[in-house]
Amino acid sequence: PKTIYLKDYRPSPFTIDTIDLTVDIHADHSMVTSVMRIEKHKDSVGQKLNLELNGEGMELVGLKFNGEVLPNDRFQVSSDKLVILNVTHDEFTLEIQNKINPAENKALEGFYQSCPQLCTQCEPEGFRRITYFIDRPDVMAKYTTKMIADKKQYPSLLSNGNRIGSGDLPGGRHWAQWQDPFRKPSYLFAMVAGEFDVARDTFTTMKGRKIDLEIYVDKGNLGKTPHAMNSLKQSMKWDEETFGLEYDLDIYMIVAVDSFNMGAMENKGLNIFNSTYTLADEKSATDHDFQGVQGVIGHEYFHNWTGNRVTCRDWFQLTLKEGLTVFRDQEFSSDMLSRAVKRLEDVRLLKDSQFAEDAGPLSHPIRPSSYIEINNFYTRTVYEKGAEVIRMIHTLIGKEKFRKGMDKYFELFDGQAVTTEDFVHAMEVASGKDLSQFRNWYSRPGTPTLKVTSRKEGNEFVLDIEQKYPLPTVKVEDNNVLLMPFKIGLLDKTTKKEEEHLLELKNLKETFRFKVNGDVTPSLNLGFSAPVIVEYPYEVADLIELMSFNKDPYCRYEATQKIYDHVFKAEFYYFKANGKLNPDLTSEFKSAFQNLLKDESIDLSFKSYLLDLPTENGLSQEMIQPDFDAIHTVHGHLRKKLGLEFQDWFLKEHERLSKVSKFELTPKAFGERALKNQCLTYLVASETKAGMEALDKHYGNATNMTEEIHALQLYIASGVELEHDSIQKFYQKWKHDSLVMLKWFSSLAAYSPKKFALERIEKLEKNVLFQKQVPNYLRSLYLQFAKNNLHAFHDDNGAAYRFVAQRICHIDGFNPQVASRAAGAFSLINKLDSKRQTEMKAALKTIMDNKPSRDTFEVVSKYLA
Ligand code: BAL
Ligand code: ZN
Repeated sequence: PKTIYLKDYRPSPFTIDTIDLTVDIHADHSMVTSVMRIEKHKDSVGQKLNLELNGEGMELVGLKFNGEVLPNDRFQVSSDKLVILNVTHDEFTLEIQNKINPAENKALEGFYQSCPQLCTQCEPEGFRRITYFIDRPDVMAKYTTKMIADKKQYPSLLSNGNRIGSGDLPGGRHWAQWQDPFRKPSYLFAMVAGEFDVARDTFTTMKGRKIDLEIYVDKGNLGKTPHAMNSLKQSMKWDEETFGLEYDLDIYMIVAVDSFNMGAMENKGLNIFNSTYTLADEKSATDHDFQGVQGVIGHEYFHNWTGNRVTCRDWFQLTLKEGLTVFRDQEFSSDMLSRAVKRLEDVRLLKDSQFAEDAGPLSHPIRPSSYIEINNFYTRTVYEKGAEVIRMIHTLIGKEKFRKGMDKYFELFDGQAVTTEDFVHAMEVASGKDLSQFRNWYSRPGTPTLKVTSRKEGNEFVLDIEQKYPLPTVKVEDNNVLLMPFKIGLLDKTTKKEEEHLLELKNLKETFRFKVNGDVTPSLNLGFSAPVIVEYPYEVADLIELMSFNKDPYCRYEATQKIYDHVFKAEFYYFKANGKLNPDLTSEFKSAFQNLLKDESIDLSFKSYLLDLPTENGLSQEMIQPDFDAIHTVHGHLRKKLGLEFQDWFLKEHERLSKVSKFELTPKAFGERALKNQCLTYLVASETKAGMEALDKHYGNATNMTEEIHALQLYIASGVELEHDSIQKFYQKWKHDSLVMLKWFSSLAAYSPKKFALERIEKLEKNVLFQKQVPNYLRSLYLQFAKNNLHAFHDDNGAAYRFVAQRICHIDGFNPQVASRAAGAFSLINKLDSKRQTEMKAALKTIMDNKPSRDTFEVVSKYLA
C-alpha cells in the first residue's frame, strides 16, 4: 500500500463550487445523480489538466460535461478513480450518474444500512463511496440533496441544512430536498432514511433565534432521549456563554443508529450517533454512560464551530479540530459536573491509553507526517494528547487571552480549511506570546519524561529539571526542545501551607530556585499541567504528606496512586522471591489508607477514585516485561487484605449508601453510587461471608444499571459458571435491550477468569443475541477480552492470540476499520517475554498472510517491525 506524506500536500487544481445530489433509493440499489459546478483553482486557470475524482465501490452509469454526453476517449474509470482527461475549460458542469448498494456495504463507510435504517459515514473518506468527487477536506462546496424513497419504509428522509421541499410520488414513494447554506467538505455530508420516533424541542439562541432540535431514535426508545436532549441544550448554551458561539442553522438533528464504526459524527446539522452515546435511562444506563452521552453530545455540537465552520486543510491536521474539540468538551463536562473529578478521569485515560500508545509501535506525533490509512489516526494521541496540547496553550497564556485567541481564529479563518499552524498563529496574535518553540509539540512523538531532583541551599529550595525524550525518531536538537508549562506547589511541612508556581520549561536542563522558610515537599505537575511522566525520588512519607494535605486534587490522586504502586511493587517482589503472598500490611500504609477512609471532606466520587488501586493494565505498562499472572494474583491479594482489614468501614459505608433511594444525575449522586460500588469491590475481595452477603443484597436490590452491572462483574470475576443465577438472571431480564446486552457480553469478556475465559468467549460468539457484524458487539467481545482481561489474553500458550488473530482476519473481510482497531489487541508486543512474543508474532503473521486491508496492514506491519 502507498504511504501518503504531509510534505507532499498541494492544493487541488480544481475546486467544486456547488453539488446538486439526487439519491433515488430502491431495495437493491440506490441511484445517485450528481451535478457539480467545477472551477479551476486560480493557479491552474488556462492549463490543460486531468480532473481526478475519487470513487470506490460504485458503478458509473452516465457522464455529461457541460450537458453533453462525454465520449469514451475523454475519461478513464478504475476501481478507485474517475479521470476526466485534458480539461481545458476553467469552469464547467459535470453530471455523473452512478449506482451503489447500501445493503451490501458492511464496511459502514459511505451510504449503508444500519438495520433497518439507511445512513452515512463520510469522515474521513466515505463520500467517495457515494459518488465520484474530489474527496478531500479542502474542497468545500455548497450541497443540495434530494432523496427519493418508499414512504412507508422510509418516512423520514434527512440531509444537511434546511428542508426546502418535499412531496409524494406515484407508487407509494416520496421525496425531500435539503439545502445546506454553508460550504463544507465532503466528510461532513450526511443522509438518513428510515422510520423513527422523534424527540422534539427548541432552543432560543443568544440572539433570540429559535432552533428546532430533533433526536431520531428506533421506535420505542423515546423514553431514553431526555438526557441527550438536555445535554444538547446545555451544550448550546455553554458554547454561547464560554466562547460567544451561536448555532447557525435553523434545525439541529441527531440520529441514533446501532451500526456505527465511531462514537458519533458531527455532520453539519445532522449528527449521526452510535446509539450507545444517545440513549440512556436510569434502569439501563450507568452513570458512566450518562456522562458519556453528555460529553459526546457536547463534543459533536462543539464541532459545529471547531471543525465545521473552520475545518482541516488535510487529514494530517486532524488534531486541529479533534484536539481542540476534546479540550472544549472536557471544559464543558467540568462545568456541568465536578472539575476535579473530570480532570482526574481525563488524566487517567491519557495515562492508561495514550501513554501506552505513545510507548508502543504505533507512536506518532499529534500531527503525523505520514500515513497509509488515515482511519488509523483517529487515536488517543490525536484526540487526547491533542487536547492536552491545547490545554497547555490555555495555561501558558491564561483563560482570557485564550478566549481572545479563539475569537481571532474565527475572525481569520471562518469558512476556510486550515492547519494547526494557523491555530497557533491566531493564539500568538491574540496573546502576544511567542509560541515558536511550543510548536514542537505538534511534531514530536512519545511521552517526555521530566527527571526532577531537589536540594536545599541555605533558605533556597532548588529544583533541577531535565527533559528526556523516549524515541530516537526525532533527533534532539537545540531548536526542537519542548516548551511546556509546569505548575508546582511547595508544601510547607510545618504550616501545611502550599505555594504555587507556574514554571515554563524551555531547555533540556534547567534549575529553578525558590526562597522558603522551612522544609517543603514539592508537588509536581499540578493539575497535570504538561502531559509528561515526572520522575522524582519521593519517600513514602512525602507521598502520605501530599495525599493528606495537597490542595491540588489531581496531585492528591497521583500521590495515592504512587503509594499504591509502591506497596504493590513490594508485594509483587515478595511474591516472586518467596513463591507465596505476603500476609502483612505495613502500619504506615494502613494508617494512610484509614485516613483516607475517615476523611469526610472529600467529595465521594473523588474518594472512590482515591481508593482505587492502580489497574492491572497500568501496572503492566510500568513493568519492562510484565508477569500478567503474578500481577493479577498480587493485585487481587492486596485488595483482599484491604477488604479484610477495613471490612467494618466498608460494610458500614455500603449500608449507609444503600439507604439513598432517589435516583439523581448530580455529582453528589454519582459520588454516592461510585463509593457504594467501591465498598462492594473491597467487600467481595475480602472473600468473607459478609462480603458475599453484601454482593447478593447489592445485586438483588439494584434499581439502576450502575449498581447492577457492577455487581454482575464482581460475580463474574469471582469465577461463577455461565449458568449461575446472577448471569442468567441478567440475561433474561435484559435480552430485549441490545445496549444492555452489550454490557453483558463485554463484562463476561473482561472479567471471566483465565481458566475458562477463552472457551467462554467462543461460546458467547454463538449466542443468538451476539450481532456478528455490528461493531459495538465485535468490540464488546474481542477488544474487551484483549485489553481488559490481560492475564487471560496473554496466556503463554498463545491460544488467545491465535483466536483473536483469526477473528481479525474474518472481520477484515467486511469491516477493515473495526479489524484494524481490534488489532490493537497486540499493542503490548514489545513488552512480552520471548515465549509470548514468539506466539504473538506467529499470530500476527497469520493476519499478514491473509491479504489484509490497507487499514489492518498498516497496524499489523508496525507491530511486526
Ligand atoms: N469526527 C469524528 C468523530 C468525532 O471525533 O467527533
Ligand atoms: Zn471529534
